[in-house]
Amino acid sequence: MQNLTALRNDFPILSRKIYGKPLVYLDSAASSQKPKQVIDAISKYYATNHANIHRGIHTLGEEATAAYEDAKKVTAVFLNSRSWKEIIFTKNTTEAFNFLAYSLCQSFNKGDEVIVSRAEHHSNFVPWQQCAQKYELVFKIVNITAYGTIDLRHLQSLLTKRTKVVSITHISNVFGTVNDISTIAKIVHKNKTENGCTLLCVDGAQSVPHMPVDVQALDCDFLAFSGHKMLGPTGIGVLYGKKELLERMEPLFFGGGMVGTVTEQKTTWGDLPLKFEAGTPHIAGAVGLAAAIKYLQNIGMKRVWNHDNELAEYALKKLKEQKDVTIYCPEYQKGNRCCVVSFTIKNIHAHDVSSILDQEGIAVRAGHHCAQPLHDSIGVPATVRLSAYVYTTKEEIDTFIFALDKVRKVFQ
Ligand code: C6P
Repeated sequence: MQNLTALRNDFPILSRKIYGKPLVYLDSAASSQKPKQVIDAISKYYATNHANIHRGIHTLGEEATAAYEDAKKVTAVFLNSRSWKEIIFTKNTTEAFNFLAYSLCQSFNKGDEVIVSRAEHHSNFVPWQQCAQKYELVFKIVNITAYGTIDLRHLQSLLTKRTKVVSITHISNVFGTVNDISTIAKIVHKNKTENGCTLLCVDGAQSVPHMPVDVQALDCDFLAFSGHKMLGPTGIGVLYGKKELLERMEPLFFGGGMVGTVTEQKTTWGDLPLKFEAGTPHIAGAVGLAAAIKYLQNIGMKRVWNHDNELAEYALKKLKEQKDVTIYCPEYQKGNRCCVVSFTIKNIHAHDVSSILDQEGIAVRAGHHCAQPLHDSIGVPATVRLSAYVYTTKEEIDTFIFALDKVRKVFQ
């Protein structure tokens, strides 16, 4: 990526030292770092515009409302959604999937089916599994291929006229591999049920921050992601849904802000998207998310994705040269991999690798990365994962590779 040095200067935390060594942050899939443009936008909002939204008829209330609604418009344009009314702000991806699972499954009949994949993060697995148990639905799991993507033939074979929902990830948070969502949408939507067709929900937590995502081109029915993985603050996430589907859905949370009228006998709901946002929302979070999106748009999502691909290729090449390293899912389609690479080193536990790397100033994640069914299927309880983002350099990957020798020395 051009001007990487200038871009890195936008991220105050990158000049930090850990144990006296320059920070090498390779844990962006867990949460990204924040540029000063995002930090400043949040602080300016609190210093000059804060009040509650959609309530007070005063200048600050109107300014805060405008900032919140503007954040929805910015998000809608970023996703190429048809309307900002299709954008619901949530706490994170996990909250979005809990909402979706409960809201959809409660309207299904006993024996209806829900499909997820074996590569899901727990936040797109457990809510469906739990709702399936609660509402007596059939919970099916689609296999993944050696390339770390959904097995389309298996998916096809699992679909029946009772399949109400397929919910899958766009990019795996363990392998960095990319599912072809528009092809999956065609397969899923071709499947007819008694009252329409099967719905497709997409976990965009690892894709929206890294690649251009166009919800109309993908033709997914719902898509969820988190602000904190894309340079934005924690506590703000997004659920996109097609307007006609959201209109038919009932709210799960009740209270202020989401109502039309309330009488002693009955309550009506407000318009989209407010009917799904009960209580005072994370206004500063929305402001921060909009600033993060503008920052990414300024770079250009195609450039963000190219940078990711280049780093993935580089990291995989370097790791493949290490004889005692097993990479999980080393094969991929060139130009189509996020820089998320999981591996183990022979005879050294993943947690030990991570804690020795930390002493070298290098942050990676170790464990099952909230994807236990996937780790069960590859036969290891824990892996080490390096994950990069817009500010990551090839030199940092070199530093990480070099530090692996130090890890080995400690355990020899
Ligand atoms: N994955 C990781 O280290 P939340 O926590 O709700 O913001 O995001 C959940 C989530 C959902 N789907 C995918 C594909 C994800 O990667 C994540 C978050 C982090 O891999 C933290 S567990």
